[in-house]
Amino acid sequence: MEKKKIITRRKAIITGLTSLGGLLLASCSRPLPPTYKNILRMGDNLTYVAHRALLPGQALAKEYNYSDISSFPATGTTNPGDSSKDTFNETYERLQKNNFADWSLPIEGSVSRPGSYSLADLQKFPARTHITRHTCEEGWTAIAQWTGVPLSSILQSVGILPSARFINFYSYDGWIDSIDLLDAFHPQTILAYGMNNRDLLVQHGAPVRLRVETQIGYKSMKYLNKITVTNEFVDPGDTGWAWYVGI
Ligand SMILES: Nc1nc2c(c(=O)[nH]1)N[C@H]1C(S)=C(S)[C@@H](COP(=O)(O)O)O[C@H]1N2
Ligand SMILES: [Mo]
Repeated sequence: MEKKKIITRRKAIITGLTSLGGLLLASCSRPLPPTYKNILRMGDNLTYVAHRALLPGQALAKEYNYSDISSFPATGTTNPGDSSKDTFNETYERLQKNNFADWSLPIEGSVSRPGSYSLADLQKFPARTHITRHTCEEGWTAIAQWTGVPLSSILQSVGILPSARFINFYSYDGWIDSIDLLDAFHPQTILAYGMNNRDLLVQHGAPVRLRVETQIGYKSMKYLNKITVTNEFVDPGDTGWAWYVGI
């Protein structure tokens, strides 16, 4: 009896959410998230469509002052060069030993000028610095200053083709994730090589990590090793985490 009630309530909530989603969908011409067929990621539909409908595409995440910078825990993988961990990556270990002098980031796929960018190459582009709040799905937040090259500059440099719809990121610890072009061209989306006026530390994703200030913390991938531009969504597989988590 009790169980039935709960199920009915859950059903009502889901029906409510679904119709709200439908309403938003009807009132909006933007595409659905690429995960829309995946039942476990149904939450994406609502947040994605609501965000895309209600927020101006380039609305900036709040920026803070230098005095707001807080301590910043390192979570998830904290060193892919650590051979005692199952995230160990031999290539990363080698690059790290040489202080990332040999690191470079290939950018391939639906682009007219594929290339690989060393740290020095990335640092030749005009840099962007901002102080923002990072929100982790585990329930903590922290404020830091990030410096890097806007992803938009790199995408312009490689010349993305008209068919491009997603930017996919690959990491030395095996993570794969992607964002759509609205977030990719957002002015605060950067390939960050600096944190709090220092080189990015290994624990925070050295030498270069993504910063996507419009979404939750796990979208800001550390230890970048490749970027691809595609017209089809590269599914990171069943991570148990939503693909779109706008904040
Ligand atoms: N490659 C990679 N990127 C990652 C992670 C990770 O484990 N590996 N963790 C994510 C999560 S859950 C968070 S909260 C932030 C943590 O960044 P930090 O270690 O600099 O605090 O990185 C995100 N990016
Ligand atoms: Mo996180």
